[in-house]
Amino acid sequence: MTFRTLMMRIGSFIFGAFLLAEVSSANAMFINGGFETGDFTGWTVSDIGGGSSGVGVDGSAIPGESASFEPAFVNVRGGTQAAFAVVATSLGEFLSLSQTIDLAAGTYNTGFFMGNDNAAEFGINGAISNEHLGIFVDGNNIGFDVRFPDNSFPVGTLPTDTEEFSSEFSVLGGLHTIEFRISGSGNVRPGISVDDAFLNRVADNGISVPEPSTLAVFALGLLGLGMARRTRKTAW
Ligand SMILES: [Ca+2]
Ligand SMILES: [Ca+2]
Repeated sequence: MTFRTLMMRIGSFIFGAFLLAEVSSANAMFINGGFETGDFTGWTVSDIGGGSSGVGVDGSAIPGESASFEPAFVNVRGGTQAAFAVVATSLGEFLSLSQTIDLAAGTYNTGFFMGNDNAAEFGINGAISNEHLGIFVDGNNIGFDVRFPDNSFPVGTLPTDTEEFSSEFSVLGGLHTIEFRISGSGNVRPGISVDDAFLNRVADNGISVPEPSTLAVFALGLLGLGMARRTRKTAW
């Protein structure tokens, strides 16, 4: 291989690795965000203040729920499985789901979908506790954008009968913990379905912090140059 060929190969390798780094950083993902493993694999789970939680298939009864405490069935938004929680805001109960992920610097959009498979309104109007239902990043409540009209939770058995809770946050590169706190309302303990947790990088904020993978590629490139020089010396 000539020195020129070697340099071209190193160059294209660096260029390709740059593209790879850009793609991977733009697709930060939760492990098992859709609960399709049938359990909480990837998640750190805590039933705070009581309550209970698990993962079930669409339409399956939520254990411990009775018909009077609605909703009593798992409503799946994507795939065949969804998580459920049996919690009541007024009792201080909530389900905590979190993952710690190595994020590139930038702004992210994250959230989850809540569902109700029972033909009765699951109102959370006026009963939302910011400590018990929300999105937390590194322990800080970043609020959420609830996209349903009139602040009343929709009903129905379809995947579309779920509502998105989401919010944006900006971080420097490194390990960050994203936590979803999930709860209901009132004095009863409604079962809530949770599915399709998501995490998307939406902007890099112009923060030009080299990513570890990029630095590693540069190091490899320099190593390649050094080897090329040495090869030339040996050959000549
Ligand atoms: Ca699912
Ligand atoms: Ca359903």
